Amino acid sequence: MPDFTGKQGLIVGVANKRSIAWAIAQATARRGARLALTFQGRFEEHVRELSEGLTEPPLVLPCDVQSDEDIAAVFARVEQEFGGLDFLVHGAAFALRDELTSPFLNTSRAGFRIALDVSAYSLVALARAAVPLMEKRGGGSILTLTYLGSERVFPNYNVMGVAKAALESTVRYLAADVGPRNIRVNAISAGPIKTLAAAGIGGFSTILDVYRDRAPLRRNVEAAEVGEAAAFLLSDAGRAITGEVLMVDSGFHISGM
Ligand code: NAD
Ligand code: IMJ
Repeated sequence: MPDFTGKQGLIVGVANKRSIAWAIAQATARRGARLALTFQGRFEEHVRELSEGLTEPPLVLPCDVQSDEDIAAVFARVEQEFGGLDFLVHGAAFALRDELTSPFLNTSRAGFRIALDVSAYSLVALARAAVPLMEKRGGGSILTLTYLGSERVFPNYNVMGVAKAALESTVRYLAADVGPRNIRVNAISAGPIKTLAAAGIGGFSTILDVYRDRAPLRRNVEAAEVGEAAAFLLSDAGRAITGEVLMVDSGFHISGM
């Protein structure tokens, strides 16, 4: 069991209790981590309410990852309150609904830019701000969340698939840059989970059924299981792993048919 006693982390991407980022917050806080959580505007109440359930109250800060000013303000506060940072979790993703409902061929320039900005570039921006705080601690671990739609075509995933491909490549380029400073960068590629980011996606229940039927473990994954895998990669137990995309999907990705 990885231990986070004395470790300090920043988690971006909690919207509500179903968020994968929340499962990661719980998995690390339960093991002793001191946390800062950021929320996107409309989720403030949810995130503050959830925070009260953690043993040590986290620092809760607003952050729109499309805003350089927001990112700067978050890291200024984290530096002030924590002094340094041991880990960063990136769980933000967004595409315009239109891009997830109309054919990929119709992807707009604006829709492409927004999806890539929120879902991929934001990892670069957050990592750049985190590095100086991690150097103060002699190293650190950065983790993002991705999906198999980066490599395979899933109905309606569309520009998000392109964004996740960019995100996974970003993980590798960042890992090469910051590795010499003992900072690791990895991704977890999770199987489908019914979160807000899955709500209202046509046919999501069918996707869950297909995974359950075809995955070697014959079941879907739970957010808590992604939380545990994340805790491993964020902890010293993962200290020789960087630039990696760890599949946490009941083995679905190995199936030929
Ligand atoms: P979620 O809706 O709980 O989390 C998505 C988060 O992105 C929300 O907290 C939202 O506030 C945040 N976000 C969107 N735009 C933002 C912005 N401009 N600034 C700041 N935050 C912003 O859903 P989730 O399923 O927990 O998603 C978390 C991550 O996991 C995403 O990267 C998603 O692609 C990935 N993922 C999800 C699944 C799944 O099936 N649910 C599977 C694999 C990977
Ligand atoms: C999302 C859309 C289409 C197919 C999908 C998904 N599959 C899975 C997801 C098969 C697993 C969930 N996922 C992995 C995501 O990354 C979702 C990202 C997302 C979801 C929404 C819905 C609401 C909205 N914009 C979004 N942007 C990104 O308006």
